[in-house]
Amino acid sequence: MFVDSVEIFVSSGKGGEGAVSFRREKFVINGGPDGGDGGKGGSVYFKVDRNTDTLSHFRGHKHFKAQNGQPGLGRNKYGKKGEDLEIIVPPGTQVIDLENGEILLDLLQDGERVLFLEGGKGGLGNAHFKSATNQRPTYAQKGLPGIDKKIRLELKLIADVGLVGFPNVGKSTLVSVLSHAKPQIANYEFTTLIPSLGIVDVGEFRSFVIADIPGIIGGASEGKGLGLEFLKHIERTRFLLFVIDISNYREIAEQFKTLREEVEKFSQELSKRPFGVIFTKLDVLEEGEISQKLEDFLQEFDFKLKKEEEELYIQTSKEEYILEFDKNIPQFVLGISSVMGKNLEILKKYLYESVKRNA
Ligand SMILES: Nc1nc2c(ncn2[C@@H]2O[C@H](COP(=O)(O)OP(=O)(O)OP(=O)(O)O)[C@@H](O)[C@H]2O)c(=O)[nH]1
Ligand SMILES: [Mg+2]
Repeated sequence: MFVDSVEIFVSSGKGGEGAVSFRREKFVINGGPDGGDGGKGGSVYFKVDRNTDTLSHFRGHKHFKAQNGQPGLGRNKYGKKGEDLEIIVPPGTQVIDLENGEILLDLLQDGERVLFLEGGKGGLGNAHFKSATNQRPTYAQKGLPGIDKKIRLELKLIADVGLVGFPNVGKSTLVSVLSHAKPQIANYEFTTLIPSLGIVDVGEFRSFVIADIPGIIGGASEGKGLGLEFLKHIERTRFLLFVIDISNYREIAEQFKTLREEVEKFSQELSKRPFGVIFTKLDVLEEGEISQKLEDFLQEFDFKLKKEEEELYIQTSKEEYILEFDKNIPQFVLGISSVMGKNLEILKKYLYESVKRNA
């Protein structure tokens, strides 16, 4: 389990001040007080929306403030109420007080809307303070201040996509270009020793979580390399992405076959998870070479996929309106280059769709 968190500063609006005003009419000298009340400051609400699944839209934005109430006006006119602020978060978000670490809200239920900070009350205008002894009060109340709070939003993450590949094939590099994560990258095997997560944004409120794990080699199930222990970190992912390096000294077919076998030895259940395949480091090949490699791969494993674009093959649903996909063959096979930024948007799109489809 990994945690995504952001620290923000939230304030409800200040109440508007009451007005000091006196009636002014023709032929009326020294009219009575008619100062209206100030408007209430806007409140801050949290709203849970499952159409958002990321906190990333809070990044680069620190202060969230509801509107202040407007001051009261003459002729007993109220000041306008400050607009409320609604902060939209995904289900599973906790609101934590930064000062003492207390969990203030635990937002689970889709559609839930919770008052977090009440706006300041508006001040009373001088019209309220007329009395027998004071016919012309020059006093009005100030609005009450809003409430400020420093909080942390925390969202517990479970990986949606797990990367499975030999060492040094470009898994961490891919995570570094798809997400904000900064995993270690180097040109030797077993650079990554512990799994880590990256959040991949797909539009403002949409994202999925990708898990970078250490490389797997043949015999990993018997403890070769780093073994298979760490596969438990991707046991609950919805989708596996097999990462095949076309420039590796190991043959493409051998990489894929070995990886499938090792995953199966680790867990029958995990090996039945829907999956996709990418060929990395496409930039090292001459134009045209990649198509041949992709075709050979599909043929070797008898994967019947539809050629959608030059380096993209996809599984089409068996029936047009029933979105049923065969879990024994890849949902897509795609050539990419992290270094050149090639086909990364396509990859994001297909990963996102596959994750949603298998939710
Ligand atoms: N030419 C080229 N090289 C790449 C590309 N992606 C990664 N590399 C290089 O491949 C090497 C290994 O990259 P990593 O991302 O560390 O590979 P990894 O799969 O995470 O490796 P381990 O953590 O050891 O399992 C590095 O030297 C990268 O610069 C690519 O798209 N093109
Ligand atoms: Mg790595």
